[in-house]
Amino acid sequence: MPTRPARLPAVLLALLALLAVVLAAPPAQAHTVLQGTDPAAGSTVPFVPETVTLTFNEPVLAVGTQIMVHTADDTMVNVGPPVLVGNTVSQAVTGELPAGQYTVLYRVTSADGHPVEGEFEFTAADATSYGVATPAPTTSPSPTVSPTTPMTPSPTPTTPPTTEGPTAGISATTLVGGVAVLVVAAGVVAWLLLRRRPAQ
Ligand SMILES: [Cu+2]
Repeated sequence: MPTRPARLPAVLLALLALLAVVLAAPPAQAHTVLQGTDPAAGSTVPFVPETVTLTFNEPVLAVGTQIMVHTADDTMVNVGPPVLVGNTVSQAVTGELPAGQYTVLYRVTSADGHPVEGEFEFTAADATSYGVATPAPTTSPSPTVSPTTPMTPSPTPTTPPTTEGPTAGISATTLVGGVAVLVVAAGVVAWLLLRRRPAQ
């Protein structure tokens, strides 16, 4: 009789132990974990650095890895593919980078093939820019003007058809005038013929 109540806790303990192993084992070897960023999440930097770097606990797979950097007004400033070196993934930025908050959205592929994604923000105290060339305006307009000028001759042949409308109206009046001239001419001929008869 006292053996039965003793058996149940033993079974329960075995089940709990098994459950603990099942629950504890997968998180121990789970997906890649983000360990740090540069600029650091929530930090304020003097200006946006040329690259944003994410450091993970292990190297990630290049396939499916994507990092997007957005300005406060949601302009995407990341350029080129992410660069994977060791446990880090770096993303270059370009263009006008105003002062303000930046949002970095990342999606990497764990060594186990599972995607890991997240986002963090940082703030730039001052504006900066990368890859923006300003002394080009004087040289660039001249090459752009020449391709547009040869294109203008083609639209000009299309302009004559528009004058066809008014010409059609003019030709109608000239036709009426021509008919009138013909009627007058016929009248003159008839008068001349009639005038000739008595003369014969
Ligand atoms: Cu995983």
